[in-house]
Amino acid sequence: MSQKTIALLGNQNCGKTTLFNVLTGSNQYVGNWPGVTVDKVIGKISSKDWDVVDLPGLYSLSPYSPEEIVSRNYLLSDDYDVILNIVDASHLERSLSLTLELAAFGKPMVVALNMIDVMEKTGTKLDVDKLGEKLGVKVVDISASNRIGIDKVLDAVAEAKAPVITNFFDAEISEKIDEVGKTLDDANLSDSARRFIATGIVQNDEIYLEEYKTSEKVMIAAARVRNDIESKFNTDAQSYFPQARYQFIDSVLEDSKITTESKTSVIS
Ligand code: GDP
Ligand code: MG
Ligand code: K
Repeated sequence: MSQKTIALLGNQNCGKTTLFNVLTGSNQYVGNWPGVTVDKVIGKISSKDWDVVDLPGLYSLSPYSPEEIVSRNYLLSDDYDVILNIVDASHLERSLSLTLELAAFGKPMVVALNMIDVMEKTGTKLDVDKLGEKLGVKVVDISASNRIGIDKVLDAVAEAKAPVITNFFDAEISEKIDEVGKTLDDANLSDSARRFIATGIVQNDEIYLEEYKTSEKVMIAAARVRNDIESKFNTDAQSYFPQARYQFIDSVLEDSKITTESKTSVIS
């Protein structure tokens, strides 16, 4: 049993705080993130010697609100051992887009597919193991508010592995993004943080352009990737990355959905 810090990440209203409370009970401490008025809530799972950080909701890693920036900065800090990504099973497509962005960090990760009770009411059925296999990340189905699947989450976190698939983009483009990442000056950045920031700069994401005061070297390398994307895919960089993610998600969901027809055909 080893000390771990678990980062709870997901969209707003996916059930992070509900799961956090179930996991940590009254063992919680509220602090402060530096420079912003956003609460830093950390809880302990005493029986495991694990710290859990309940992070503000995040829709994408191109954050706009101070809350989202706190979560994004925490991810870049690398001060955690496991990403526990809570996904709202009733808004799967949108939620999984963040999952793919998180997987790109290459850290041990578990996806907790929450609100499984809501999904079941809509008649959707998923093969959770298959979904995990296709995503390259362990997926467990839970209902935080009904306290269902909590032990599965703990077991999965104990055995969490780095995602098998961390890159959903064209191989040639990815290589060039890594080259942009290598031109970033900050020596403290991990490889995945470099890749991540470079992807933001290539997309002309203002927050990355501002925060990582970019040298001419970086800008030239980024412009080259932008041109490559436009000529290869006939679309701009801002559209290419989300499109590639949604394409991957659609194929993953297609493969993981259990339809009534296929169930019948298995039986007969
Ligand atoms: P957060 O914004 O991610 O921290 O989400 P919350 O934990 O505040 O949960 C948002 C809402 O979803 C609350 O009303 C919860 O009670 C509800 N909720 C959480 N988990 C479940 C679940 O498994 N099933 C259902 N039906 N509701 C849930
Ligand atoms: Mg919350
Ligand atoms: K503060």
